[in-house]
Amino acid sequence: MMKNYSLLLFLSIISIISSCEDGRVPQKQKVLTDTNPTLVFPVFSGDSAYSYVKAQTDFGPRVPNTDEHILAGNYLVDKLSEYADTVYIQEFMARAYNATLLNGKNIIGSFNIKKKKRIFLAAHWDSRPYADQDKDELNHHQAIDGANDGASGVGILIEIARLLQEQQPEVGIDIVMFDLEDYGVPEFETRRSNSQESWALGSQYWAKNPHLFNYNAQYGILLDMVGAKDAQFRMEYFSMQYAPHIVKKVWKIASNAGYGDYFLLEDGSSVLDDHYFINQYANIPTIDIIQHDPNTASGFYKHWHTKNDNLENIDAVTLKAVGQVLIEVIFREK
Ligand code: AHN
Ligand code: ZN
Repeated sequence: MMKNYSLLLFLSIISIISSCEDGRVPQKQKVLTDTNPTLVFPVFSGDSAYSYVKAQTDFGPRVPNTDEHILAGNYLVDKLSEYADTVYIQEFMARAYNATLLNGKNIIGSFNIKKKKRIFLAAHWDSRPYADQDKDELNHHQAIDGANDGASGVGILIEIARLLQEQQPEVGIDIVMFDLEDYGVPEFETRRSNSQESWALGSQYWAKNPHLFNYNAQYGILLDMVGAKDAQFRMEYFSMQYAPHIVKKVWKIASNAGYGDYFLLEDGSSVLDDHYFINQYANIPTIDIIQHDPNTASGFYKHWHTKNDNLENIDAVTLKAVGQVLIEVIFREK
């Protein structure tokens, strides 16, 4: 079977080269420049990921210190326990910008824990207590569903965990679900300076207190707002500062896999997201795959921090694109 395949491939390379007048392989035949064309990857299901996004939003907004938050957290622990080899639950308290003490819970699912070479994949699972970017001011004090802002990335991570239970890459994988990302200073709080540290409290905690003493990974990939229809991911500024080689690797794999319409080879603005603190405090090169939209005032996803960040605006096709790219990235690692 293997030999037949190689022979077939060899013959097709010969026929393509000979069909090209100047002897060069034409641009479109990218597969032939692949060093390992026999690699087969698990198939990521966008519909399955979508069902995990829905399961989260069905709880309602996952705002810290609420019952919905506790129930959603329990659901995520259950899902990771179903698929991962080991699950770590990191409970901690952190003080919000307004002095509220928040109960945080980072949830980590690990595969192949004996492997020294590791990659982590992350997203945040809490949702924002304020729709402070909503055009209706009456909504500013209401919580958001965070279908895209939070749940989309986590949905992709659960689908990856499901696939890893069946087949694992050569590297060890850690799936990290951060809590308390989105409790940052609201726009309407004009009395307070927009303190950068009010965001990403869960990843700040994890970066300073990893779930394992001496935890390290070769690199990390953060997902944030990865589920909107026709989303475009640009090369985010801090990712390019701290881990340009990882950004380039991921974007190249995406383009070769046919997802170049989602992963644009263009520079994006800087986003103060979980990856920033991980790069700063944990020294693990970490990138952020996040939707930039130059046509909106925020520069983000158009329903960012509004009541319209709900399941209706999630597209399984985008989830598939991002999830399949991540699968290829981790299964290509040696
Ligand atoms: C700030 O705009 C300060 N941080 C963006 C990080 C974020 C919020 N991602 C999702 N929600
Ligand atoms: Zn947010």
